[in-house]
Amino acid sequence: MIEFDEQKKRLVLKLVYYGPALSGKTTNLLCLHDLLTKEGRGDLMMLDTKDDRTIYFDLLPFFLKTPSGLKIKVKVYTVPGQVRHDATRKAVLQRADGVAFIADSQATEARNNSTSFDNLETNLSLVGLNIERIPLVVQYNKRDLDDIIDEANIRRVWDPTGIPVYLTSALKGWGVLESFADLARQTYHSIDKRYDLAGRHGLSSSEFVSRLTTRS
Ligand SMILES: Nc1nc2c(ncn2[C@@H]2O[C@H](COP(=O)(O)OP(=O)(O)O)[C@@H](O)[C@H]2O)c(=O)[nH]1
Ligand SMILES: [Mg+2]
Repeated sequence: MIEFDEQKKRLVLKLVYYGPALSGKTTNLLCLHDLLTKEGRGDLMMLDTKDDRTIYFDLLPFFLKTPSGLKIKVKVYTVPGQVRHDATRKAVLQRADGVAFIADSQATEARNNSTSFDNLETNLSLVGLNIERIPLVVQYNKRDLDDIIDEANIRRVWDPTGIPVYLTSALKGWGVLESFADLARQTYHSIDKRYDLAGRHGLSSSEFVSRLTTRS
């Protein structure tokens, strides 16, 4: 749910990278941080990570201004994936405007992926959001490894849902930007429908996406 303060001309958008423990959510944010131009991009805050495992969350913020003077802040969060941190995951999901689900492509992780996706659906509904309506992309990460789930299997499962799927390696930087751009585009469309940002504030969807995803 978007935070929009028309008087202060301020709008905050929240995107959440969700998924099982160690699927590469933090690495995705690191990759975005490294690939994207500094202009408009804030610093990556990694809170309380221990042994590669996020206990709270990470946050990468972006700052934009529309031609009308509206300030837009895009906050990109990760959640901790471990089962026992469900309360934190729920808190981070509150008022999310879009979600990237980061699955681990390793064949051994299939069950963890599906448990985590079910957990996403449950937690979204607990915070009053609907998985059928929220802007969403799925990333099968770690495509650089051997013993990964076949692309054909992935397509068979996900194509009927209409949710866009990206095959990525956050470690190598493959596909991460494309997935982020898709999520940003979908999210922009959903808020533009409500607030007419293009008409009233002069920021088109393609301009929004290109300002967020300009490479350094
Ligand atoms: N081979 C490979 N390793 C990855 C990839 N993405 C993340 N990792 C590794 O997987 C481990 C967990 O990554 P992290 O981003 O901390 O996972 P998170 O728990 O989802 O935040 C780390 O050792 C990463 O270097 C990837 O695309 N390929
Ligand atoms: Mg993490």
